[in-house]
Amino acid sequence: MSQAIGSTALKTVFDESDLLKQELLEGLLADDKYINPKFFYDEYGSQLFEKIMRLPEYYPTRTEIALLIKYQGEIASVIGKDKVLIEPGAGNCEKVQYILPALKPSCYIPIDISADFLFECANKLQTKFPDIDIHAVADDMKARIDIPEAFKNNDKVIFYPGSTIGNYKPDEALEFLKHSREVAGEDGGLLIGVDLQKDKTILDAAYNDKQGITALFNLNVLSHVNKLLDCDINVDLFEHVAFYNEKHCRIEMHLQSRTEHQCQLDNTCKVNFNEAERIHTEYSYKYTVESFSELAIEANLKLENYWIDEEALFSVQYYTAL
Ligand code: AVJ
Repeated sequence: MSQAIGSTALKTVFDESDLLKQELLEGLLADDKYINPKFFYDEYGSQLFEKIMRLPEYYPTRTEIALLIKYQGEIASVIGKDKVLIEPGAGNCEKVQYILPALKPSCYIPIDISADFLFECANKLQTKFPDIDIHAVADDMKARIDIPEAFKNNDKVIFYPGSTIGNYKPDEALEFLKHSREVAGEDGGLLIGVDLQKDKTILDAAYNDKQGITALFNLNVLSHVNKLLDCDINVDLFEHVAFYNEKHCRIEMHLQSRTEHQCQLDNTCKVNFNEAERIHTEYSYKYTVESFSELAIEANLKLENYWIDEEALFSVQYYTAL
């Protein structure tokens, strides 16, 4: 049976919400305004992201899934047997299902902050894969992971699909890689999905879809902020802006104010928006296999193997300790 281990979800609900408010206020009162992309994912935001993943212009999800399915045999033989597979931010545990049949790890540990949803998904997965011990952990990614006693001596492999790494600035991505290297240890590994640099028109289209779902997703962050801060930012006064910044190899998403206006954030803070002023909401960094593996070397990780699709849109890369 799948079970909760090391859950701190309940404990953190109260102190966390103050921290989140603080973080939002800091971003909105900064000279260059920003909202962390983690705030996209309230219930409606998560639904919109599900839609984004099925958009014709949004190639990453379907390309990565196709890679995992096509190369699961090769991936499994490079990684090896009897591993403990750990997935930070596992969400609905969908992608792992494409590699479990071939990889057959001894144990799978999905980690996510949405406790109820995670346990529900982990339970379903356990029924589908009765031979793999599934231990869901409700926590954030940086938490120390308690490996069940029975698997303490197995090698650990971290699974980080979805190009979630793209949300991090290079120095933050390096921190994540170092943390992964630490968790994986000398004999472990990291299987990671990394979106690739490509023609700007393909990238711009992927974040400016015709149906306007990405725009809704971006704007919805303001509705989420309104709920969290109990304030009244007028969403209609902002528009979605997304473009590929070739110099920094990243998609940038912003919310641009249509007019000059003010908002009351809480009892004490008011914020002013100039016409065309932007709130930065997301970076999505794009790498080459070379540029990402060079970053990984700084975290003492060496590229063992990688898989890319025929159009070179997306990569799945496997790293082991250097
Ligand atoms: C979830 C961070 C991988 O960067 O492509 C999709 C989020 N933002 N469309 C990405 C996103 C706008 C996505 N990641």
